[in-house]
Amino acid sequence: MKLVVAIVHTEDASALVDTLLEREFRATRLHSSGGFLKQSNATIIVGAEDDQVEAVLAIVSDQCHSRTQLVNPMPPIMEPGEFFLPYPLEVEVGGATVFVLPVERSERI
Ligand code: 2BA
Repeated sequence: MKLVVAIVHTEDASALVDTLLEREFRATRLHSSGGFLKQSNATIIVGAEDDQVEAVLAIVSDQCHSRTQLVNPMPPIMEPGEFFLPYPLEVEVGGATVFVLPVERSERI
């Protein structure tokens, strides 16, 4: 068994979970936020049999889309009389960042 951990955009999370459940996978949505942008994202975890992992990844790939987001860079420490014009920086986020981890044991108690 594997644990698929997918960090996705909040706007894609509901459709992703719905599609996983329609396809009879079990999924949990965790609220998370990115270390770099400090914006909310969603972490979806799915316990799946080894031969089902590719199907889970295909659903993630179908449902999650990349987006560009603007970040305002931190202003540098300024000397008196210096002038800083902040240009927003464009970063591409997602579709999804996915980790597949081995599961040593899984129980529903
Ligand atoms: P954030 O950390 O908020 O990163 C959002 C996007 O900012 C990233 O998109 C990437 O395009 C950019 N970015 C991140 N760190 C950067 C840096 N040091 N310099 C320049 N640009 C940077 P994604 O790579 O698609 O990542 C989306 C979210 O997935 C991340 O949100 C984070 O929550 C998670 N993530 C990505 N890689 C991860 C990893 N190796 N471990 C744990 N979480 C990860």
